Amino acid sequence: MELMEWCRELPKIELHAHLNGSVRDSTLLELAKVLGEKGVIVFADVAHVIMKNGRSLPECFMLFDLFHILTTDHQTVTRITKEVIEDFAAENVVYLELRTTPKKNEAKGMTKRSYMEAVIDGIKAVDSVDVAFVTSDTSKLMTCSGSIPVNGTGSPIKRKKIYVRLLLSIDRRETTAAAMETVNLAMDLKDFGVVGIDLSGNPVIGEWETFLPALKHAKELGLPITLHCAEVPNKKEIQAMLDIHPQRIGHACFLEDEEWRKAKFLKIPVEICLTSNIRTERLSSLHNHHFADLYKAKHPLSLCTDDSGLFSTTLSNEYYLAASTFGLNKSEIFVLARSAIQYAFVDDEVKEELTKVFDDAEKRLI
Ligand code: 6MZ
Repeated sequence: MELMEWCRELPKIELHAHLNGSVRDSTLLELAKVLGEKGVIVFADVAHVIMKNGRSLPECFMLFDLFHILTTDHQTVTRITKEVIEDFAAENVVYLELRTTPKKNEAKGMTKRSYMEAVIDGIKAVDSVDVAFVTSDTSKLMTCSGSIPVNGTGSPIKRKKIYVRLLLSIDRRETTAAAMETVNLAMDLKDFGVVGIDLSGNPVIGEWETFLPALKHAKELGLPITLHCAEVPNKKEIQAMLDIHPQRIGHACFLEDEEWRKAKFLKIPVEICLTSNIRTERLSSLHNHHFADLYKAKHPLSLCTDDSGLFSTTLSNEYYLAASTFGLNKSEIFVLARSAIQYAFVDDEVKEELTKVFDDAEKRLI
């Protein structure tokens, strides 16, 4: 089997995917058209921006503000959540930890809680694949599935299954009070599949001291934390981030030797986003990416998409890139994909189920 096709077949664990960065271009264009017709935006200008290839990091954050104008009403949030899950499942992602920033929007009658309810409705609305999700009704795993399709001979076709969990993101633009509200909401929604907290947003905005109380609060409540760390050089903040011992960090592009020593000593798993780092010009070439050093050092790693819509990538493609750039063979790639189970913020029962999925796949793929 050709390598790209094999990477698609491979079961995969996605630990770093932003909801609004994972929306299909076709959906964004459709939404932009409607808002264009209503005179809220100028469609031609927006379409040009959506279709542009290659964006600097500051341009990405301008684009997110535009995405949020397009996507932020309850119905659309539900729709994009459903589509994003279907797209990941189509790539054989078997566990998706989807992160999103709960948004307040008075004009739309939206609170952070109602935004999250719309996301949860989107998870429940998926019908083309089976979704293993948690609801408070049962306090255990619930599988949402639509009608069972049959093949030409009338036998049921084996449907894809994806486990979905949520991380609530604190945006670096937010105040301490708003960040606290997100952490408390995450706690309230634990029975609806929320498994942790993320800190993200434009890395040149906001002060560490603003988010620290909310992150400490999350730790006290036992909520795992992942931090966007070192997307830009900022020694003081990077050190402070490592000092709170986050359960994972994302990107980690600008750690210096001293900080790497610490991250390695603490064995903090790193969410690696190859395409994102290249497209946002964090690194000149993939060959200089810290993946190579971390992989050699057997440091805990997981390959992730970050914003699959924005960067026109898929998790299969990220595995293909790692294999082809760093010379990993199929067995090594398989071990790398399976190892990500350990770093998911999910209970051991689900981890065991996922391990079985990989055991089955190993017989077919290796
Ligand atoms: C930092 C990022 C990001 O939350 O509205 N986000 N933050 N670095 C990145 N690397 C490129 N990519 C996405 O999804 C979009 C939001 O996720 C964060 C930003 O805060 C962005 O507004 P949600 O679903």
